[in-house]
Amino acid sequence: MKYRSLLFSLGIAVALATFAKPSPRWVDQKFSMFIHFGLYSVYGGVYEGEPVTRGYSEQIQSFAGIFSDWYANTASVFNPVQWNPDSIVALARSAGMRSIVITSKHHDGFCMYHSKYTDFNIVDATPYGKDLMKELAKACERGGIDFGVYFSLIDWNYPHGYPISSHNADPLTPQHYEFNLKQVEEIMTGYGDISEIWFDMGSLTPEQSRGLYELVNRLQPGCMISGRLGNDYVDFAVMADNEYPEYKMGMPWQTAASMFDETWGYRSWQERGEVSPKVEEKIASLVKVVSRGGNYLLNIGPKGDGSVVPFEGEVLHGIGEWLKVNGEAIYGAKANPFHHSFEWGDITCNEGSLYLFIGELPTSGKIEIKGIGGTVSGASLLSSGKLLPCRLRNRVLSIDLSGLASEEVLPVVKVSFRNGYLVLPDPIVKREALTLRNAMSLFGHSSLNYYAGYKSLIGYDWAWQHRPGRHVPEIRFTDQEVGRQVVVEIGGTRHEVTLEPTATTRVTLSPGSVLWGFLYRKPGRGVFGNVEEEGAGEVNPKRPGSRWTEVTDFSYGKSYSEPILPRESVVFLQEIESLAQQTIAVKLTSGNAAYVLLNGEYVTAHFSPQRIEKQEELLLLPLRKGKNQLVVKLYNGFGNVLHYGIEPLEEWAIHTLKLDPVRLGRQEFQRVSLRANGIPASATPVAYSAVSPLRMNNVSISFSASR
Ligand code: H79
Repeated sequence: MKYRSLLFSLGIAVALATFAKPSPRWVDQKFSMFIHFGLYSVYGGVYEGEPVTRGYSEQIQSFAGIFSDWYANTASVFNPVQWNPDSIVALARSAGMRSIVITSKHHDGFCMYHSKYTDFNIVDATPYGKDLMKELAKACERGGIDFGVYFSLIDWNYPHGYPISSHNADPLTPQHYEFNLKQVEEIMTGYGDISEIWFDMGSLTPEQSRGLYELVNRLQPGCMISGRLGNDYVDFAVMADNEYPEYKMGMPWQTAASMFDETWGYRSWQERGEVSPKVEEKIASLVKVVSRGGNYLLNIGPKGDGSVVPFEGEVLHGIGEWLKVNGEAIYGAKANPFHHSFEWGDITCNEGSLYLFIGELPTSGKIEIKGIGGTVSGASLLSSGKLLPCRLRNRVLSIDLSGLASEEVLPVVKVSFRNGYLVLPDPIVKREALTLRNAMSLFGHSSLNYYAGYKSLIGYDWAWQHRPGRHVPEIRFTDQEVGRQVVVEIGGTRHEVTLEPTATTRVTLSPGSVLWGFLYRKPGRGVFGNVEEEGAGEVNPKRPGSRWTEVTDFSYGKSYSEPILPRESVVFLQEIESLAQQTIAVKLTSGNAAYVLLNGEYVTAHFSPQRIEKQEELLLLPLRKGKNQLVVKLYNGFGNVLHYGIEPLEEWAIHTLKLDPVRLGRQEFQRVSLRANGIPASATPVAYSAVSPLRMNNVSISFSASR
């Protein structure tokens, strides 16, 4: 429900609205099976008697350089007689999985279903001769679990498409796009209810993403669509393979994971090791994902004969054993309600209880959780029911874990409360204005395609400690936000407003108060958005061995450019020294995608689905006294020139818009939120969806008392 109202409030009716989404059933799947099965499974990662060690085994055609006619001939020996869809469903169920997602077609173009539009499919081209995907869809229905499909947007077998590339992010020719539409239509109409469609790879135009999105929506309004369709046409975000976010997501999402990072498709020579450490690793990942609000899609890669690799079957059984005991903490549970993570492990919750997954027993034998209100009625170990001493005093919950057996895999402690509980927000803002820095930010995962996917900031929430009485809310913003439509919610009252100034003040930079330092650059790692992991916020460019180099032909106020290839990125680091703590304004020039951090903290990130080559924006930068580092990662999706520029402003406008007064009672704090409302004119006809970045980092809200 929460997501649904969020979707409405974002006003994305134009392109994305469907009333069935997000399907609550999908959101509560939590744990599902991914199956990579196709012609590549026959090779099992071996070509001409040699293991192919480069790349994933499902892409062996590409990595071993197999001629397309030779590869296609594999179909004549593809006869998965050991494939038993009912036992696959039984395996998924015993693992505690709620759905199965199978590769209908991978990059090789071979269809695991009976396609009318190509003979390169399991019915027409193999001795097996049956529609394997239909068998699985029916078995899922019999077994009472959901069925979904993976669909590769690229296709190495389609004659009018792009040839094999190193990156798999090729555009779709108009004919290929039509072909995909027809295939998706047959999948959506011939295989019963499809719980999700996992589009993957390619680099589509916004119109193509939209066409496929609308087609699926029309044929199966409840089918959840993966964000890898691109251009922010998305029902659920897909994290990078095997990864999960360390931040609060405001939308449905999923992490897909393989048993071993090296491959998804069957690899006969994979060194698998012991089962139990793998079971523990995957339980830990499942918990990380679910405690952050996502679904975990764990892959198996059956052999060419259709049998399940015994190791993979055993791992799934092992996870299922753990879930039989601890499932209460997973299914129906919600994400960690706190605004931070914990060293000792993870948390999920429901209305009356918290579930603590104890990853690491603290040496003290005790854990303490601050910021909870309520009356605790007890803590017990989910596996045995054993009671654990606990108390809640002064809003600190402490639990004595010294009685926990250390050999149990990820023990779960259930903490129950008498009449629910309250988690105190963090931070609670006292006298200051509400800004991006003291907000509890909500993130999405915006993606242009596989490579240009990043953490997008989609909303600000605040907890504001106020005095009872009447207050006049004042929204402050810059020229950058004039005309934007927003929803500001204060203590449950919605204000839908357009940011038009009722008053304006001009702010001038105190002369000489900022020393503009050198600019350094280094090549970015390919995928846009890893900049925090690259540790750019703490880098010392002068350290020997540093990859940073000084950009000598850069000057402030002038646009700097250099040649760049598509899918390449560059990280710039700008040294700024301020004589005082103060907020300054700059004009930032960037290319078609930018990610901005000030002193290691997220300021803004965005790309241009319209593929604008050079864009300018005004940014307020809250500097601290002393040295500051502005880090801007520029990603080049399209074109061959990279643009960058910083123009310090000596004067800028701060606009104010007063809202109607609000009357507030005696609560401890008030919840305030800021969201976008509607589509910025600049974004049409491109989707502006629930994951598109808010780009309101310059906006702040303050309150003045009124009589
Ligand atoms: O189906 C699985 C992959 O085959 C597919 N997505 C998952 C779910 C996928 N196709 N392409 N990609 C993922 C991205 C390609 C990454 C690559 Fe590499 C970078 C291919 C070559 C360099 C890393 C190193 C992966 C293979 C070798």
